[in-house]
Amino acid sequence: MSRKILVTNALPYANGDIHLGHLVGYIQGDIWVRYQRMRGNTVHYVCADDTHGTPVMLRAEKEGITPEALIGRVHGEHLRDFTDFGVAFDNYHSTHSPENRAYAEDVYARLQAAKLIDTRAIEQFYDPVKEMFLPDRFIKGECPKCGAADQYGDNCEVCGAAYAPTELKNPYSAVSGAKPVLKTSEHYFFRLSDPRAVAFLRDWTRGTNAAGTRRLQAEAANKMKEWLGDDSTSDGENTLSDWDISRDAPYFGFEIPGAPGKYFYVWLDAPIGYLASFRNLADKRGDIVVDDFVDAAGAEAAGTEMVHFIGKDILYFHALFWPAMLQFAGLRTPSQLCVNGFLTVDGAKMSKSRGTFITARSYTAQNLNPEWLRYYFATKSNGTMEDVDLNLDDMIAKVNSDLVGKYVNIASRCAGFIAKRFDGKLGASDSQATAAFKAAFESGVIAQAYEERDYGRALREIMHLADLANQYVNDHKPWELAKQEDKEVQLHAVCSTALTLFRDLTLYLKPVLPSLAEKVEAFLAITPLAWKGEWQVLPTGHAISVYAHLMTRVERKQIDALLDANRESLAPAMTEAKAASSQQRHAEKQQHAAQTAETASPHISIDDFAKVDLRIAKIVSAEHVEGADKLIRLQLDIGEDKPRQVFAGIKSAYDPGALVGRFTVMVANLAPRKMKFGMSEGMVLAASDPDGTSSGLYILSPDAGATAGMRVK
Ligand code: B3M
Ligand code: ZN
Repeated sequence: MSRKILVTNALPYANGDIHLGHLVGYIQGDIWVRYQRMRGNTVHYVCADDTHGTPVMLRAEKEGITPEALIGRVHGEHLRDFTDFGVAFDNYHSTHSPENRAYAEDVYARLQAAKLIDTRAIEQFYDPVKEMFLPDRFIKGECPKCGAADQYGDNCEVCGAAYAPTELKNPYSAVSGAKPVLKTSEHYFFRLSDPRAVAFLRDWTRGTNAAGTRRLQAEAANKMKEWLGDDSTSDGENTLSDWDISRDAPYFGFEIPGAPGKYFYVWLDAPIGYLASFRNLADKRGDIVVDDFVDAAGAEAAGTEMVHFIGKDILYFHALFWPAMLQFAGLRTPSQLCVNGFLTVDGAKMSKSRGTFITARSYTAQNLNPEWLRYYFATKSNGTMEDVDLNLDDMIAKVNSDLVGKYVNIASRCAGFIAKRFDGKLGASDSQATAAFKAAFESGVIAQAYEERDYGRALREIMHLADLANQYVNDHKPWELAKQEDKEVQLHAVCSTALTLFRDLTLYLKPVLPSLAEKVEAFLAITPLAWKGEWQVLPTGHAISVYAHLMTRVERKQIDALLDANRESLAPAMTEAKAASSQQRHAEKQQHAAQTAETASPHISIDDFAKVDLRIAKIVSAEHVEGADKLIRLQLDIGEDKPRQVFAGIKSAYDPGALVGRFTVMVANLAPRKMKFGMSEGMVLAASDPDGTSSGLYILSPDAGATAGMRVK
């Protein structure tokens, strides 16, 4: 019986680029969808941009455009990136759409009717300059626990403490730099503390769906237990808090019906966007019955499924708020959540300074094959919430040895003989040689691994078969048979058999490598491969097309170029929030004078420190700058082709002539800065008294032996 499945991926937020971290989950989702379709199941695969909320509003304002213009542009970029990586949604919609407004209003009205919406006044930080309430992420200050400066309103990145924004010391608005004030306003709440909600969620998170599959992976279900407690937990403990679903104007979003100036919180309408995208698809297509997938009774009667692929950072929203919203609005609940872990690169968090914060766009712009990444991610996916590590050397090795060395090699060694010696027509396959393949197909092990999203296991099985196929070719050596006149029959059989095995491997690889598989289908002159019915051989007499090159090897230098393209020096790497906070930090420094700057210096990680490229520099020239009373123009040799020009504010302490020939220390990766007198391409370090009481200024000198360009670390 064929399945009918609505599959979604998390909706990316509309203010940033798609990067390889995002792609882990999208590629996992796309592989699953392609697999299901090859099995003959009906799948509707939808996604959308998540567009509402304060970050989009402020970003648009900063760019001087409307939020609509911003989300329109980003929508195009996101869709382009997904398409480039073969992530083929049937519909890529937007949460800022009429369908989403209608669904959001409908869900809200039904929750109201179920007496699950409450209002109450809450006190929150308000930016009196910008005249808006501040989300936690837009409030910064000193950590109440460790005193670290510039920490966000929800948790401290230095000591890890979690707290309310009102607990921050010396709080400031990251938007305007102003000191926030507490202000009361009325908010709308979804009453998750209602015993009906808790009982439903305990049951839902632990249960299985109609097909008998767990709705949540074991690790996810365990997390839920921590949050929800179990039936033995006495009431009062582990009950959920009500969920604040409204935000005050100004806000980019949907106004709540009957509540002027109040908007749905972005996380209320974001998952509803799944349904909106699906509705929009159905309207375009005309042959989909929406209620079969969306309505609780309709879905049960039609036996449809709804499966969400998400990252582990948004599990809370998808395993608690979302199913509860659906349930109490009379809509169908998710059949399954497929939760993936985060991406690390070479064992570490993605980093802009190391160039491992790799955007999808930069990858394709460097002409790297997206299917290399799809393959590698698939080998590392096992259906759990574990993090996935992109080990770059391992990726190169796997792609080159598995795909080029093993898989493509089978066809490239046999196709030519069929074309030249047999008029492009195949002979009979050797049933003894194909027996292991037929048995593997019939056992269903590879199919089951795909179904369970254990793509790593599937690919290990597939590569085992590829080894057998190569062994077969090596044992029979068509290139030698070709030299012997009386071996025509054997040559024909060996090459035909190898191509049948190659066809079989292509079938299994197709969910992961759809465009490569398409090229193979053209080369083998076969209809699109489907994973159904009996195991198949390529029939005797079947004519194939000309073999065209299928896949090139990855070279390390291509990967290095990719890292270079993504490597940012410190200053341009600032994200919007950081940029906002650094502007404000400037203002704040003046307010709090030296005491904040010098006393509360937070810890940084070794990675943070490694971002600063310190070099030994030889001062090759030093001169006064016409019209500047503090600056000296230095030319610094740090072992590069030509010296760097740096303007240093040390005129009060040094005579230029005395500096020439000295060695000192410079920051070599500071973004170049255009000054009135020319470009400054770095910074020289100098010691000075913290409270500025003494006017002394002392540049650094290395011990004898240090030479220009040496790294200081
Ligand atoms: N947009 C993820 C995020 O911005 C969020 C996912 C929504 S899925 C409904 O972090
Ligand atoms: Zn702290």
